[in-house]
Formats: sequence, structure tokens, C-alpha cells
Amino acid sequence: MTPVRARIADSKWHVANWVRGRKNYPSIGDGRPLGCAFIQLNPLKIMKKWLGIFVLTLSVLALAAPVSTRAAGAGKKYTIALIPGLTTDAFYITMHKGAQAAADALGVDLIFQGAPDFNPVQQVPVLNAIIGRKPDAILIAPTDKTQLIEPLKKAAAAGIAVITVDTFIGDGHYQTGKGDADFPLSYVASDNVLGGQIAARALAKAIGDKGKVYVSNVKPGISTTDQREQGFKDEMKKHSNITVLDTQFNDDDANKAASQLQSVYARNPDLAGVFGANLFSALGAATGVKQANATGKIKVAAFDAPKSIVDQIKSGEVEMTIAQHPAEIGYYGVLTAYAHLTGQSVPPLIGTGFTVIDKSNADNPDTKKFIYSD
Ligand code: T6T
Repeated sequence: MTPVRARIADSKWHVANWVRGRKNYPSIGDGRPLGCAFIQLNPLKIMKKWLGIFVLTLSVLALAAPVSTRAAGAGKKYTIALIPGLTTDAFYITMHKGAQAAADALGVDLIFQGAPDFNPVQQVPVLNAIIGRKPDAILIAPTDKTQLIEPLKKAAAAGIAVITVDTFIGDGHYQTGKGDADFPLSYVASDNVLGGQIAARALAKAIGDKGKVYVSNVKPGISTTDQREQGFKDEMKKHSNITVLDTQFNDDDANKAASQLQSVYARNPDLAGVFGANLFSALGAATGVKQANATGKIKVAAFDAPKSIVDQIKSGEVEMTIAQHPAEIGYYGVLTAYAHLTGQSVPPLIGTGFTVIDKSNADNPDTKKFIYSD
């Protein structure tokens, strides 16, 4: 058995034993569960296998859910709140569906409440209101690595289990006994550094490994998009004929991202490519390229998979995108909270993988199922 295969087998073991109610899980040594370790190895080569395991896992969990409910949750109806980064983003709408599916299977009450914009100033009052409702657990996508630490401490101090989904606080290493932001129980998410690296490789290939590119990003301080930019830039250092221009921050506003594309292009008529580091950045970058009549000349690598981006991949306006698995993030988030509430230990990090979509697989049913819900 190759090391990768061994890890996949272990990862099956890990999930199967988790749902059977065992108390401890194998880890890679630093407390991170095996599922995450193998995602970081070589996702492109093993993505197919991982998807297979994931489907198997879901089936196992679906079968196990009623058993867990009887064994540990009898007599108590739990309430779990999911606070997204913002409510109107297809990514979080899809996450909500996954969370609801798990809540229904486990007989849990799920509250979904968030702010209209991806902004800590708007998210903190929502969090405070949720704390006031005293749920058993809060799943939250913190909109800032630092600004959500103190508000979330209040939730933990009130005896509410805190799990972060999609984004993290601090450095994302929880339950380490170090720092002031390790108190959440678990972080359930994509590997965002790796996603940025994969986007960089794809963009480098699309532009013939030379020319100017830049990152269209949301704003500094968001764990996911910071990590995607970091992964992108680290990977681009390996491509000596590619110049990475200054990042343009768009505040999660696709219109702003579109006009920034045109300004960067005006200053750099030899612009070869752009990486849109999240859904709105990518949509805006693609629109900007179109408005500048530069389709085909400026290549676009995207992150996130609303239907419109996948349509733009098919029409050749966008090269590729990283489709996260937000439904799985929501599903595992609820499952993790429930496992904790019913007395089981939970891994401090759960990787949910992603699917790379490009022209070669955009019509494949195995790929299409990862297009986000509207
Ligand atoms: O890319 C997702 C999410 O992962 C990120 O944290 C914020 O932006 C999105 O919601 C997409 O808009």
C-alpha cells in the first residue's frame, strides 16, 4: 500500500470510528486529523479517490445518525446556530443546506442568522444576539482573524461550544493551549493555501508561464482569502518569468473588482492574468476583462463555483475555478458540534476538500454537483 493509500484507508477508519462513538482519533502528530493531512499531500491526483471516500462517509454518517441520536442525544434537543460570513453569498447558502441536512438527520434545531455584508462590524452584533439566545453550539465563519476573538470568547465563557467553519480566528490552530484564540473546538474548511497554489499553477500554464498577473482580493485580515493569496504568491515565486503586481482589494464588491481590473490593465497593457480569490472577486475580474474587450488576452483563474463562473469557464471567459465543498463544511460543522455535545472528542481540524473545475470537466456530473446553490 502506498503512503497515500494508507492515509486514505486510515481516514476511512477515522470517520467510521468517529460515528461509532469512539473517543479518540489518530492524528498526524500535531493534533491534525489524517483526513486533512492527506488533502495536503496531492489533491489533484487523489481527488477522485477522496470524492469516493466522501460519498462513502456521507452514507456511513447518514446510517449512523439515528443510532447516535438514540445512544447519546436521547432526551435533549440541541440547538446549533450557524453564523455565515454573509447571508446572500451562494457559498454560505450552500453551506446552510449541508448544515440543515445534518441537523435534520440528527434531530437538531438549526438557527441560520448572519449579516448582509462580509464585515466584522456587522457580524459581531449578530453574534451577540445569538449568544443571547443561548444555543448549545455556534458554528461561525469569522469575518476577521483578530476582531472576532474577543466576541467569540464571550460565547465560550457562556458555555457555548464554538466551532469555526470556512474561516478561522488567530492562526487556526485550536486546542493547542497556546495563544488567546485556540479555544474553538474545531475548524472545518477547505485548504485555502493549497487552493491558491493550484490557481497559480493553472494561471501560469494559461499565460504560457510569462507575463504580469495580480490577485483581486477582498480585504486583509480574512483567513481564507489571505491564505489563498499567500498560496498563489508562494507558487508564483517558482515561475521566474511571471511578475505578480500589487493586490487589489475590492471589499467583496464585484463592481469594484471589475473597475480595478480595468485600471490595472490601463496601467499595464501587457497584463496577462488575474486571480479572483473569492466568488465576488472572481466574478468582478471576469466582468472587468469582458468590459475591457480583453477576453482571451487576460486569463482569469477563479475561486468558488457559482453557476455563472462555471458558465464562463464553458464559454472560455474564465480558465478554471476551485469549487469548495460548502455543503460538506456545513454538514461536518453540525456533525462535529453534535459529536462534542454528546460527549465525543472531535478533531481540531477537518478538511473538506475541493474540486478543480475547468473546460475539461465542467459538464461532468461528478463535477457539476459541486456548483453552488443560488
Ligand atoms: O470564498 C468564500 C469563502 O470561502 C470566503 O471565506 C469568503 O468568500 C466566499 O464566501 C465567497 O464569496
